[in-house]
Amino acid sequence: MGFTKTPGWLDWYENPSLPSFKLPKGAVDAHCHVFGPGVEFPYAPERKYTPCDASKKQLFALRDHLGFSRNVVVQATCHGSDNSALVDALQSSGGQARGVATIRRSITDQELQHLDAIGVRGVRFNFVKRLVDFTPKEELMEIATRISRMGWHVVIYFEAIDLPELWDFFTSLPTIVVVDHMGRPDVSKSVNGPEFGLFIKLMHEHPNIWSKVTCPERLSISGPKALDDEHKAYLDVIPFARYIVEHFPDRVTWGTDWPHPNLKDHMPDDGLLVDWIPHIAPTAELQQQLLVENPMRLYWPEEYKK
Ligand code: 0GY
Repeated sequence: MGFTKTPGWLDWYENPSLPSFKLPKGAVDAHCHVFGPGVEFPYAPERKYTPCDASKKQLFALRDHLGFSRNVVVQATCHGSDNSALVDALQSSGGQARGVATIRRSITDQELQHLDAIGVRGVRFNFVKRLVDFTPKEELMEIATRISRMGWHVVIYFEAIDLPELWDFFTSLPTIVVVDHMGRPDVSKSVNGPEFGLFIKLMHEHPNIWSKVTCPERLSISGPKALDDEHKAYLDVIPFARYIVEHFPDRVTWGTDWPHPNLKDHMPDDGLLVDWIPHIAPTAELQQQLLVENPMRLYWPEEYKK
């Protein structure tokens, strides 16, 4: 079956630069997706967008080009709760990829065990209204309780403005909770202001809550052009990500977000994204925690030794 991309869809950057920043050995790209290919893994009927295809082969080629060792593949909403493309990517990765799935309460224990055996270690709950239809919290809590017994965690995606309303639900989840893209702060507001302050409070008060310090390309208003003498792209996102990395160094992860769904203005050069890392994690120790130790502890705990 052929699929027509959403009008105006931006395809991923074909020839990313080689980053100048050398990733530490064993670095994990802890947030990326596979899309289809649609002929093999059809997009979900309930999807809110139809992307370009972005296959496991292309993802693994990017991993090698940028210097990552492993991937955490996150189920994207265009595939709904059909995790077949994700499962296929994990099975083809030679153990170098683990995953975060989307599931419904109808999933059987046997199916959950199968996902676990393949390398799924978390489920994603999405609250971004342009991406998904509403799921009752009571269903999500039931899922969270089941997966927490398997040692899995919950990944949550929401907009900063919705945090007050979602606070009680998030803080009652019975396992590790990983927030996508720092809870999507509005970076035109102050890093010391009440909106980001609430997110910081969430992390301060709840040691089971982690954050991905990801997606400057999605959050930035200043954009990829360097606005300062040190050639820093996405300058306006740096204070937000750096604050989180420096205050919660053992609860942060980083990923490319390749193939960058739903961007409207520009498609980032993934090499440039890697070069952004030392601006938010300025020491070798912070980089090691962000890129190796933390994601290994979460996704490959059996291999994590410290
Ligand atoms: C991201 C961000 C987005 C999309 C999805 O699953 C998805 O469709 O995550 C978005 O549009 O903000 O993390 O890839």
